[in-house]
Amino acid sequence: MATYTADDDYDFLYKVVLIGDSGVGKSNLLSRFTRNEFSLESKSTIGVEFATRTIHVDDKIIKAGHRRPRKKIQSDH
Ligand SMILES: Nc1nc2c(ncn2[C@@H]2O[C@H](COP(=O)(O)OP(=O)(O)OP(=O)(O)O)[C@@H](O)[C@H]2O)c(=O)[nH]1
Ligand SMILES: [Mg+2]
Repeated sequence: MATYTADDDYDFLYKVVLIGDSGVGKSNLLSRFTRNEFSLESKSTIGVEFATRTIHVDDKIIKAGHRRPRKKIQSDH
């Protein structure tokens, strides 16, 4: 099986939104899942964080997470 997976090469795409009170561990849950990292001194997130991870289950490629939007909404001026 190929170890490299192109960004858009997947069988299933799950967009996951993680919400909850401040300081409950959302950012660390995300970093543990996507990078296997945990930080005791993580800063409070302002706004929204995006991350993705692609996993293989049986012969299927499953992408989970949410990619940062490519375009920002254009302002009129
Ligand atoms: N002991 C322990 N500490 C954790 C765990 N998960 C997160 N923390 C700690 O809790 C604090 C807050 O974690 P964050 O992941 O930044 O929490 P958050 O939900 O993203 O917070 P906001 O961004 O403010 O909404 C950090 O100091 C983490 O190190 C855990 O499973 N065990
Ligand atoms: Mg956070």
